[in-house]
Amino acid sequence: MYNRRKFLKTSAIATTLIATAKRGMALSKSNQISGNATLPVVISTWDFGIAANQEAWKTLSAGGRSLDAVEAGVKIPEADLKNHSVGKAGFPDRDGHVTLDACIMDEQGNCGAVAGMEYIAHPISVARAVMEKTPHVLLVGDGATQFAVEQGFKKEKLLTPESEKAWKEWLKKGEYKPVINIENKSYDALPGNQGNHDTIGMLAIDAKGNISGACTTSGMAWKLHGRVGDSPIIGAGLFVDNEVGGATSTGVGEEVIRNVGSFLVVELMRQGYSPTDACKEAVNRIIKKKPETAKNIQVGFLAINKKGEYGAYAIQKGFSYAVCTAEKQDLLVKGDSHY
Ligand code: SD4
Repeated sequence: MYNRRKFLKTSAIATTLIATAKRGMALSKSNQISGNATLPVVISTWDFGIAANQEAWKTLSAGGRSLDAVEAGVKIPEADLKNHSVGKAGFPDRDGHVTLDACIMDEQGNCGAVAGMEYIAHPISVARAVMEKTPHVLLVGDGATQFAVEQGFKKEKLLTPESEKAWKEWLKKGEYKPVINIENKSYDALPGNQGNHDTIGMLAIDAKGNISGACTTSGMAWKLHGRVGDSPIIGAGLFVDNEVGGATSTGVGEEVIRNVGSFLVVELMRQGYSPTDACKEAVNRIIKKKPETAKNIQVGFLAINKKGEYGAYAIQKGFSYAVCTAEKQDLLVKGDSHY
């Protein structure tokens, strides 16, 4: 009996030591801090994140809730008709339908999402309504549109003449090929106007230290009708854990879903990885599984931890993100990358 008890005690100590050693290993890798902000803070993907952050900042600087901030922030690119991959004026699928994906998550782990939703210009607000007014997390297609209309959202045509023109141009060849970093190319500069992916993912911590996130997109342009990417999938395109931090993604959603990317980033931060290192590890898993595919696609992760430290990492060069704090409202940072 004595021996058994002694054995159990010894093995418990050994397990603790191994766990501590593993944690120490993780911690020793996590020294790369890209940015460290005083609270409140808001960060978001790509250059258009600057204007979105500025809107979110109005709520945060007034002591408001991070959930309200992220919703208000991402509505800016959703409403921007020059932006062809978020909200109204998003490029359609190959059949000419503009179908929108979005999700939102708050500090209590509540979340809501819509996918493949047509005719409603602000999917992020419908996602919030799903979260707050239904027992569900995700509504898709016609059901999402129907719910939105019942909630008082206006039904409107989302395909603008410019997007329709680009789609008709694309139909001439009908070639489906993601364009790397399309988010940072102007519409006119696109080869055959083939802008076909772009997402805003936003993470905010309010003055009380509470974290929320939002992610919204029209997905890959010229996608198959019915295709849903990572952006409305909780854990893939966005994940928030108020004890740890939040993460969001941009790029080819299929690879993010396959690796449950944003959840992975948050879990790595829980183990002690810095935001940048957690994003890097998530990207490395994608590359390791499909090195050839990874050469020709973009996937980027953006993350923030509870302390307000933030960072990003992408497969390809050219991934930028915007940061807004009391010190600076329009900071644009170049994310690190594998290539
Ligand atoms: C998707 N992840 O639908 C989105 C597109 C995107 O930058 O992020 N583009 O797969």
